[in-house]
Amino acid sequence: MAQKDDCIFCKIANHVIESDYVYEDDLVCAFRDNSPQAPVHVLVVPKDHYDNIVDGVPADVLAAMVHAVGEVVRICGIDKDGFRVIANTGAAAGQTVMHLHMHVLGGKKLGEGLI
Ligand code: D5M
Repeated sequence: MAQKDDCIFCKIANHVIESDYVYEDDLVCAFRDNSPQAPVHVLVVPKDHYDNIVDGVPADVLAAMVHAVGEVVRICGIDKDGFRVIANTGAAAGQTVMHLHMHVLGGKKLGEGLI
């Protein structure tokens, strides 16, 4: 699996288009959402293209994403107060960018419901 030509998150994750990065390693990067829903709102994305979390994503990539969530919450200072991780999957769940991403949200009291 590699990049997809017309995918904005492929371009950001591979520095074809620059963004406001928080964390990066060989497999993933994390950058600030351009429409933040909380004081801290960061997206963790793989550098290779997968449409969503059930698109045959290798275990090492999934592990790297979860590791990156931990790095992001420490770097952004929300590890102690609580945070939320969301991976909208499919249009019915509100996924608008069809490149796997995890939202990391925190820095305020979050709503108590799941939906
Ligand atoms: O979330 C997609 C998220 O991606 C949404 O919160 C806006 C954000 N987004 C879209 N384009 C950009 C760029 N170029 N930079 C930063 N953030 C971006 P979803 O779960 O698919 O609804």
